[in-house]
Amino acid sequence: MMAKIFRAVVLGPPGSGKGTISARIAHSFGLQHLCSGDFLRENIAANTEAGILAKKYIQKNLLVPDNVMTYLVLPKLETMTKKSWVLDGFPRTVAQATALNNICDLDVVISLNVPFETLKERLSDRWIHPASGRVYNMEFNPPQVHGVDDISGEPLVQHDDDKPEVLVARLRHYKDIAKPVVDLYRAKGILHSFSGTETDKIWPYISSLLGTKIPA
Ligand code: G5P
Repeated sequence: MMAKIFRAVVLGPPGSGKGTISARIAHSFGLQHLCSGDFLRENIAANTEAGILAKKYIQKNLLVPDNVMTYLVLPKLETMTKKSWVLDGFPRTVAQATALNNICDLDVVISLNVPFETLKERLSDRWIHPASGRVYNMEFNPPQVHGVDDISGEPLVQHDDDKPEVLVARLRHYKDIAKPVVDLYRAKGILHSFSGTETDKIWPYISSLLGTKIPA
């Protein structure tokens, strides 16, 4: 008998721990971890047309347009019809959620609620390598050498947009765009929300939920 395919999405604002939680889900339950940010970074590194376009938005801390995102993400998912996966960072808008819904059914959507103040602290500690889009956090995942990208050895920079006053506006903007996506999955009955200030404290609850949903 073929094992059931399991598909999960992790939603949350920038800095909420989507990547960290998704990596743990993938590791603990044997799912493939797919990250929209990684798809973008791969395309930026390869200088594809989509990558060149996306880079302009990411450098300004803006969302990449829906048509670029669906063009990058959906074909990947379509090659994975026989695999179980956890998708991190997509969908971020209702248009993306609708496009995803047209190609597959999700089993679980996890929404991370992390207080504003915590996100502000984490993001203001964030440094990036502009050429690749690699992101570091000086407290939680610092680079091996202070201020320097692990892979290229090039200097890291901090965005003006990660300054506290701009951050507040960015996080509000995220909330406005994400709310209808969260509402949509709540209406479908597959939304599970988790709140907290530390990933390590949220994780056991997510792990026990998935333990009841993912067949051994
Ligand atoms: P990404 O790569 O999806 P963001 O900005 O949404 O990037 P980010 O910063 O990667 O999200 P995350 O995945 O929610 O955050 O969280 P994470 O990486 O696990 O943790 C964030 C930081 O906090 C890390 O440094 C981590 O080590 C630290 N951390 C985690 N837990 C804790 C904790 O408990 N305590 C502490 N102290 N630290 C912790 O997307 C990049 C860009 O691509 C575009 C957008 O422009 C986006 O900004 N993009 C899209 N645009 C449109 N539509 C889409 N679907 C898009 N997807 C990506």
